[in-house]
Amino acid sequence: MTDENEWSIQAAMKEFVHAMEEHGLSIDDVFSQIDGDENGKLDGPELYRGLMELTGDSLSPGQISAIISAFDINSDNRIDLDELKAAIEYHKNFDEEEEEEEEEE
Ligand SMILES: [Ca+2]
Ligand SMILES: [Ca+2]
Repeated sequence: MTDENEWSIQAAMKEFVHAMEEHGLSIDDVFSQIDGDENGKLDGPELYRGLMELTGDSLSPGQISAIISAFDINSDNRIDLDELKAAIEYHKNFDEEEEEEEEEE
């Protein structure tokens, strides 16, 4: 279960990216899989279902809207492919920097 107090968008994204890599899916694959009505945008219910299927975590509506507002660049309250890519690239880079530091020591 997800502890709301411990939960962070960063941790959720980390899990999302990890699950994506584990399944061997590209961002485009995951996006079309989550975008149930194929309108090119992910709304709250789609994101909720997608995250649950991919990571097994059932997030609260508050957590879902926190994720959407964090990544929603054009403020339409939906996540499009570019916004998802930007979010995932940001978190991937964050991870790589951490790993590099560990290797140096
Ligand atoms: Ca959609
Ligand atoms: Ca948007």
